[in-house]
Amino acid sequence: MVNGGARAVARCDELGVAPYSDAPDMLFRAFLTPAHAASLERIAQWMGEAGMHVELDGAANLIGRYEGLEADARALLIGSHIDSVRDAGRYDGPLGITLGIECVASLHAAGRRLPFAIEVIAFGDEEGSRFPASMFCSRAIAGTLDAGALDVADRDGILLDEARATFAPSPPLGGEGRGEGAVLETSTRSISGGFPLSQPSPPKGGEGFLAAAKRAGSAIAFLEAHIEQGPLLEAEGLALGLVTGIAAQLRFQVMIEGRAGHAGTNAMHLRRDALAGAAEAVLAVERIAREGGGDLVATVGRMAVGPGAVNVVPGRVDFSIDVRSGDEAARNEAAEKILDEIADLSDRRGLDFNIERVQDLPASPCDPKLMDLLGEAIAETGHPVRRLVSGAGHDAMVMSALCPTAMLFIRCKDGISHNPAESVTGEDADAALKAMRSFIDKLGESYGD
Ligand code: HGY
Ligand code: MN
Ligand code: MN
Repeated sequence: MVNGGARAVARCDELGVAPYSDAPDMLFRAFLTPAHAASLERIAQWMGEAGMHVELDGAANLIGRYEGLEADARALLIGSHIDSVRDAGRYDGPLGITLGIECVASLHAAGRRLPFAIEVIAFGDEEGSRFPASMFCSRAIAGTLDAGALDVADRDGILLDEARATFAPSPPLGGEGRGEGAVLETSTRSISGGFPLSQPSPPKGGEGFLAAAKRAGSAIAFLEAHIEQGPLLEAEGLALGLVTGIAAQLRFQVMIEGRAGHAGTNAMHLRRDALAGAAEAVLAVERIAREGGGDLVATVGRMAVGPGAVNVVPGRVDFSIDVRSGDEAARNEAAEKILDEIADLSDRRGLDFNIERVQDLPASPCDPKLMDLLGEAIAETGHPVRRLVSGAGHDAMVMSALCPTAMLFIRCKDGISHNPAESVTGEDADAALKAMRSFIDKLGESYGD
């Protein structure tokens, strides 16, 4: 009997190395890249082997569907993201996809059908590591993307539109009982399978994203299994956690501009040093978050210094700010203070600045009824039910606009994530699989109540 949890972890390991990374010396899988395409091809195979019908939607989400007892039944959605941060761990995202596939594989092996369909989704962009803003793919499915949000380009100036229009992975033939020459449906057209997936006229990026929105009512629930990315479960000796909600997130892009100058001849009192100003801003971000207390966190994670020469006083600095809290008012208050401080220090230092709010993700509570079902399912696996808030963002916070959501956390070693040292055991993954399978059965029993 295959240990589904161990196989789910092993498949994340397989996806953790070339050709599933866009960088040779680390795991980095961005949105609409060759590594993304290669990963979808591999995942589509696994979905096909588990008896699913595979399609690529207009937002490049890979969706494997396992039909219910009736055709076109409403679906339980299970999934997570396939993209990663730079120098990532192997499990943040992919584990929620491979565990979803294991849930369906066990039903398929038993020849079981449920009163609802199951769709396993590999969202292509959750981290926002290529384009400004994040969660493009779950927002596309949830129907919460507005067209303007798609007018973005990556750091090489490649528009999201272009990147989507030229992205054509060729997931191999997937789906139950499909012989040679079967077709691989995409949400825009049926195309004969095989490499490369030739899309005579690929959906124009923007239209594809907007067309990916699922019909209201078509999804009964969204379930996401994810590593905790924090130390709590391990500290309490627990394998599983029941997520009660996801913290609110704000993301800003800040530009501070001074005057580049000669490092040798620019007197200190005459300088308008953009990096010294940005450094003061970074310390203000840290201090304000610390003073805010509770679960408030704020981070400057990315910074670019221009012109970036040893002997030039920096004239321009661009950096990100990420502010989060389970308490939206506390998050907003901290953000306000940070922006005010940037304005004050810029004024004092004779700097210009521009602050763009790139993303505002409200706090997202999980559905109480689903939490109760998932709590019972966890208890039935013999594990204590530990409720906790997620400080990390997840696609579930976006999917709650489409349907009720539930999240299952899995212990990860030392709580490390967004780091190649990220680690999870096959045993804990198997406990999660058992809880997910029990949750699905409970959903089936109560379906239509
Ligand atoms: O930023 C986050 O919390 C998630 O990893 N995207
Ligand atoms: Mn994640
Ligand atoms: Mn992440």
